[in-house]
Amino acid sequence: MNTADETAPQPIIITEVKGHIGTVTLNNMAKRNALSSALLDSLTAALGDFKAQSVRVVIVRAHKGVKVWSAGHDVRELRRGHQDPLGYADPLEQALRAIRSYPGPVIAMVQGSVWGGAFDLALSCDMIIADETSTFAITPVNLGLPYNTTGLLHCLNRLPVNFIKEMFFTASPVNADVAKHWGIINHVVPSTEIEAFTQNLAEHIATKAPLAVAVVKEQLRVLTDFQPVAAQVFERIQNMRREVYESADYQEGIDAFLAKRKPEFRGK
Ligand code: LCV
Repeated sequence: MNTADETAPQPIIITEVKGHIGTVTLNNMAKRNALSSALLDSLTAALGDFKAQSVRVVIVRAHKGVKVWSAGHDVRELRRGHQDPLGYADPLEQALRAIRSYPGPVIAMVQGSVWGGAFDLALSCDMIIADETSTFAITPVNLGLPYNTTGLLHCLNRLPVNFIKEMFFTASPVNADVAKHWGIINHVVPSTEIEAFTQNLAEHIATKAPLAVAVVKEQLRVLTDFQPVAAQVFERIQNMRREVYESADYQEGIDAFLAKRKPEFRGK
C-alpha cells in the first residue's frame, strides 16, 4: 500500500544547511538529473536562500554512487526555431551566473557521468572533486546546437584550446584521469572517500575569513569572465550561431534525440 510520503512528489533538488556549509543534492534520477527549468530555477533559488543565511561554502552533488551526475540540459526544453537555445535568459545560464557570483566557494562533488550543459555547470563551480567513476562530455555537436560564447569562455579560462576542441568536436566523454590531467577536476578521490573529502575541504575553507574569500572569488570572476570582444565580431558570431540554430540539422538533432535514434546531419 502506498503510504502518503511514497506518493508525495519528490523535491527536484534537496537542500541542507549545516553550520557554514550548504548542500544541494540533485534529486531527479528518473530523468538522470536533466537540467530542466524546474531543477535549474530551484538551484538558483537555493543559492539565494544560502546567501541570505550567510552560508560560506556550497556543495553541489548528486546522490551517492549515481551512474549519471546530470544528463545536461533538458533536451525537451531546448528552444527550437528562431530562438537562441542557450540565450542569456535561459534558466541554465541564470544558474551558471548564480554559481559564479555566489559570495563563497561552490564545490561540485561529482560521481558518474556529466553531460553537456552539466559540464558547463560543473566547470562554473569553483572546484570539482570527482571520483573514479566520473566522466565529462560536452555534446552540442550531437544535437547540431551552437554552443554559446560565454560557455566557450568558461572552457577557455580553464583548459587548453586543443583539448577544448577535441571535447567539443568529438562529444566523447573523458574519464577522471584525463579530466585530472587537463585540470577539469581538482582532486580524484575514491568513491568511498569522496563525501568525507569534500565535506572536510568545505569545512576547512569555512574557517577562513569569508569576506576575504568572497572578494578573491569575485576578483577572479571579473578578471576571467570579462574578455572584451568588438561589437562587430560579437554580432558576426551571433549571426553565425543563428544560422546554426535555424538549420535543419538542429531540428534533426533534437528530433533524433527525442525519437531515440541516430541523427542524419546534412550540413544545412
Ligand atoms: C531530457 C533526458 C535527458 C536530457 N534531457 O537513461 O551540450 S549541449 O549543447 O548539447 C546542451 C544543450 C545539452 O546539455 O544537451 C543535452 C546533452 N545531454 C546528453 O547528450 C545526454 C543525453 N542522455 C543520455 O545520453 C542518457 O540518458 C544517459 C547516458 C545520460 C543515461 O542513459 P540511461 O540509459 O541510464 P535513459 O537514456 O533511458 O534516460 C532516462 C530518462 O531520462 C531522460 C530520458 O529521455 C529518459 O526519459 P524517459 O524514461 O521518459 O524516456 N533523459 C536523459 N537525458 N538531457 N531528458
